[in-house]
Order: sequence, then structure tokens, then C-alpha cells
Amino acid sequence: MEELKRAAAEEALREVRDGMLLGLGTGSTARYFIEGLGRLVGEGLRVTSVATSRASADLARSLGITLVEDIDAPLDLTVDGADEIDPGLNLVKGLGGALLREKVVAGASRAMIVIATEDKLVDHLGRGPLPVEVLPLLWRRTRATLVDIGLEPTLREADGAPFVSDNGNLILDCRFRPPRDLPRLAADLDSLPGVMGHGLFLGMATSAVVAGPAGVRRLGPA
Ligand code: A5P
Repeated sequence: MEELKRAAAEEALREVRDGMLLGLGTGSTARYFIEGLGRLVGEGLRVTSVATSRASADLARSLGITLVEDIDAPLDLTVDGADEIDPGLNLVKGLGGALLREKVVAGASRAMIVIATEDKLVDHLGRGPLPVEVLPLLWRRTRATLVDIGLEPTLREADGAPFVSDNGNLILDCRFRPPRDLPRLAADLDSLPGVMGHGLFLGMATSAVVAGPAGVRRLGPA
């Protein structure tokens, strides 16, 4: 499995060009991309990057990759993992807890390549939970509104305590029954004041690199 993740990451690295402004994803697959980028930077590649989590920022910094947090130009390319990928390249993201920053960075990018193993491919999003990041203030009321729109939320925990995101928020992992009207669900979530972000990435990925035992495949435009 680790070799497949690395293979997907290495394929995406072929898209990186000197001088690019890059978005760095989060998770075990994105980690291979960052490590590979560090290797290329060591060989002389010049890029500037925006990280989607503290963990990815720490890794990138340790590898000598230049990081920025405040820029006024679109990013050329973001490379990130995903938890689910449907045939239209819509995604569920956020099992790593970085969904809010991941969406901001992907949304600021001209292109987003998803890197994943082929077990992430689904016919309909919703095989697993949809992570929803909520403000801690009155989070139980926000949870109730999520139930009202047909979700089954569970508070994410880590080491027996509520999981806290890099942004100081809580995560509710929400089950729902597919197939579902995803644009409508995304719009409903976007309209809730206590919801800071959610892991539905609709129409954001421009291509995917998917690795399986038979090899690495590209989905979407080359
Ligand atoms: C992080 O918040 C997530 O969106 C990850 O990109 C996603 O969970 C995929 O992670 P893996 O590459 O570890 O499966």
C-alpha cells in the first residue's frame, strides 16, 4: 500500500515545474509528494508552497521547502489525497482533519491533482463518513441542525478527548445515505453558521492519479 501511495505521488511530481506556487496536501499519500518535492528542491528546483496543515508545514520546512501563508496570486497547482473519489472527480476529504485549510488552498489553485490508491474510488460519495468542521461554541446545536438535514453526526475523538483541528475547531463525522444530491447537501452545509467547513470537494479536482496493483492511472484531463 505504501509503495502504491508513493507511486501516485511520484507521478504527480512530474507536473511540478520550476518557479511554481504549490499547495501541499495533508495525509499519508500527500506526505510522499512532499518528501519527493523535498528531494527535487535538494536537486535545485525552486518552488514556493502553501501547506494545508501544521504537520505538512513541519515536514516541508524540515526538507528545505519554502513556505508562505499570505500571497496575492493564484496557486499553480495543489496536490492532495482524498478519502473518496467519485467518477466525476468529486471528493470526500478530511479524515486527516485538515479539510478547511485543504479547501481554501485547493480553491485558490488553478489546478488540483488528487493522489490516491484505487480503493478510494467509489460510485457514489458516502461510503464512509463526511467530516464537518464546527465551531466549538454551541456545537451541540450545530450537531442538531446536521441531524435536521439528514446526517448522522459523531463527534471525532482522539486519545479519549474531542479531536481539535489546526483551527481550534471540532469535527463531526457525518454518515449519510448515498446517492444524495451533493450540490444541495454542500449548499445546506455552507449555509449553517456553526459549520466552518466540510469535506465535500465538488468540482475542485482537475485530475486524479490513482495507483493500484496493475499500475498508475490518470483520471480526468491529462
Ligand atoms: C486530510 O484531512 C485528508 O483530506 C486527506 O487528504 C485524506 O484523508 C487522505 O489521506 P490519506 O492519503 O492518508 O489516505
